[in-house]
Amino acid sequence: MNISGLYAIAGSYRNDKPVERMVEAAIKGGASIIQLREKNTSAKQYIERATRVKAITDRYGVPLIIDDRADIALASGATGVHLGQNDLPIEFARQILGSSAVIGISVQTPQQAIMAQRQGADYIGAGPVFPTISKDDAEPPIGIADLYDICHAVTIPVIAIGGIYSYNATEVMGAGAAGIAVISAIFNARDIAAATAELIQAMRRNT
Ligand code: TZP
Ligand code: MG
Repeated sequence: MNISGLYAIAGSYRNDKPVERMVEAAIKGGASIIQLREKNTSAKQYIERATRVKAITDRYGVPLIIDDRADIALASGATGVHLGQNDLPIEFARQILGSSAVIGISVQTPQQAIMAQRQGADYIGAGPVFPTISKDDAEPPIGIADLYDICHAVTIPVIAIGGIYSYNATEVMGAGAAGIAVISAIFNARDIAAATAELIQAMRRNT
């Protein structure tokens, strides 16, 4: 599967915006991958939301990635899972989800990226590139130079994440990223679809 473009990370952190509506708007704006990221949520709630979001992503033929939980990914029929460095190791997620699943992992260094590729990751999430307001336990920002090194250390796609907006998306793509993952830039906007389309324009300016 081609992992590139605008990777939109939706979740129920905005209770003024139902997650299904957020996802549909991002897809209408051109998002090519959706991640459902629920924190402090029971497994019961996570699977319920994943099932509802899967109905939307299926309608538009867009892949759905579940954050952190291979069990929720499997049960919901999602395309794959996104893992952190302290989550289930890739080999075990692969055992659960099988060879056709898409497995991504967050990295902060080229060494972690090389290791992830060796372990069979399908893509890498690299960041935070810039300071972010969306992750309480975020690592320090890696910056554009480290992003460049990560992108050029592996052959699997690198999706850049953290503090990315239309004003810095062009330089992020210039560092060699295959795509950009965002929360705030699109989901804090009043018009999610328009903000998504604007960000995609900014990404393409360089390529
Ligand atoms: N992982 C690293 S930064 C981040 C995650 C989940 C949050 C990205 O959100 P934003 O609002 O686009 O900076
Ligand atoms: Mg995680």
